[in-house]
Amino acid sequence: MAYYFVSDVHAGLLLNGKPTDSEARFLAWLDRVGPDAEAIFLVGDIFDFWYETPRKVPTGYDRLLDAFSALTARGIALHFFPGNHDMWTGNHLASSGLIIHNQGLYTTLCGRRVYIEHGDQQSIRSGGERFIQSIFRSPIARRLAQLFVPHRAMMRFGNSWSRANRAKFREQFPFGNEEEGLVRFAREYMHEHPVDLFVFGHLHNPTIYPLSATTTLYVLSDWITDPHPAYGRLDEHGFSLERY
Ligand SMILES: [Mn+2]
Repeated sequence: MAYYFVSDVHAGLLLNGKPTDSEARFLAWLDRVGPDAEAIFLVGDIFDFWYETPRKVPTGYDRLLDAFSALTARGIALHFFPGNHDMWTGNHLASSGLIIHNQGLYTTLCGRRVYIEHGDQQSIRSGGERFIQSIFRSPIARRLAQLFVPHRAMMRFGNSWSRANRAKFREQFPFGNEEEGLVRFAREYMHEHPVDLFVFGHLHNPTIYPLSATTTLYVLSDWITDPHPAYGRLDEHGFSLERY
């Protein structure tokens, strides 16, 4: 049995008006790893844009949600870390059995001390981004939006924002080594807690970055353009980034 880590599937993304095949490949991957999985960590941006209100949820994700329900029914724990594209979670998503972590998770798995988070809150590139983050990542602001911002308007905004992001950053954020926000965060975190591995998504740029002799920072792939996305697998022999 093993623990699996995957991020940035961006299911539902339209590129040039056409759906990508990332969701279909991700469903096939879930089938592949399911039989061997103790738990699967969904490390953010699984959906290209998820906005759920008490009365409405995005359409078109039935296959994915059914796959999640089927896995949790078999006793596989699914841990969902909201990314900047799918932080607007609610009861509908939770009812597929997902365990939603609105903060980074520090835990021990197979004897390894692991820190898991999507990473957008650590990897902030501008004052504007920080401002938007501080609003959107606040649980109260999110809750208020979900009560008062109409579903259709927010979905329209979210989908066009996501497309603009794709155009602006092409497909990847560069990994800035010691200047990288994820690295700075991890170095600070290590002062307070012993960590063997950090697992992030967000950058769409698979990375293995040693922080010390015993600590490594990993960034997972996205599934938009990479035909063989890198995902994480942890068992008693250790952690590895593997290609699907
Ligand atoms: Mn992403």
